[in-house]
Amino acid sequence: MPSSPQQVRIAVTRPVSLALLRCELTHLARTPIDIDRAREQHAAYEQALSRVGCRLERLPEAPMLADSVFVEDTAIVLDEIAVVTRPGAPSRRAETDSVADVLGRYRRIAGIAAPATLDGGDVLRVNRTLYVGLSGRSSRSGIEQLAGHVAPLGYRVEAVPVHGCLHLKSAVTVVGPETVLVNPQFVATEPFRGLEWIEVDPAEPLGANALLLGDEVIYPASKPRTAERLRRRGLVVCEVDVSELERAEGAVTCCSLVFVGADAPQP
Ligand code: CIR
Repeated sequence: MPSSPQQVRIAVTRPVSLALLRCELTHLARTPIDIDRAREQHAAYEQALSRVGCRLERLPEAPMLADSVFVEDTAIVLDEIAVVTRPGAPSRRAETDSVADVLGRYRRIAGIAAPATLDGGDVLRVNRTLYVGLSGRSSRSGIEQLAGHVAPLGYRVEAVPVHGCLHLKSAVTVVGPETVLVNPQFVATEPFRGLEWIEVDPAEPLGANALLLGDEVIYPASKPRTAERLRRRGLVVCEVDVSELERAEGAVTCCSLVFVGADAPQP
């Protein structure tokens, strides 16, 4: 009898595009990006993912798509389904087809239809709740379409207004089973009552974006004060230098789509 393939943690990534110099910027002023350095930092980020046990699924480079390294925004991957988004920035909409092709080997695919928009950076899963940022990138109708796909699967969807930052996950991310890292200046904390929270250091307002993988928190080296706060709460922090990606308004969750899937998926 054939044995079923082993389940592993998979991280979909895509290399830094040369076009990153023309990335979208909303809250940051444009500063020169050193592409070679960005590529080295991205490689070190991928190594950190591998070290914590992820098998990498690297998409080919998309030289014309400036922000394509930020794969998180193109899909929401749950155990039961992958919802491919319709990114809020028109320049990013061509990123989704190639992501859908890869995810289709692991999950049933659903989509978001125009004119609605949704960015994966706005979707924060805590157990069976999806908190979704009502941001400059994700529209109320996008959130409603997402709810239409996932409510029948037992997920609750809650819209959360964000202000002063790009995405919900610029303002709040999960760093433990019941713990979030928050910047309360960017998001109402009300929806997260009931969870434990850690606030970013006031000197590091963009420090709320952390990537929890297993027992480790992958975290930007540019935010040492908040990293210290995480350590003081007993968390294991793996710092990665993503300074060039930060110039493009990215951080650590945005460069991967992490999910559990079969080690030998359908071709
Ligand atoms: C953008 O504005 O779309 C990109 N320059 C940055 C996207 C970062 N995405 C994320 O944090 N999920």
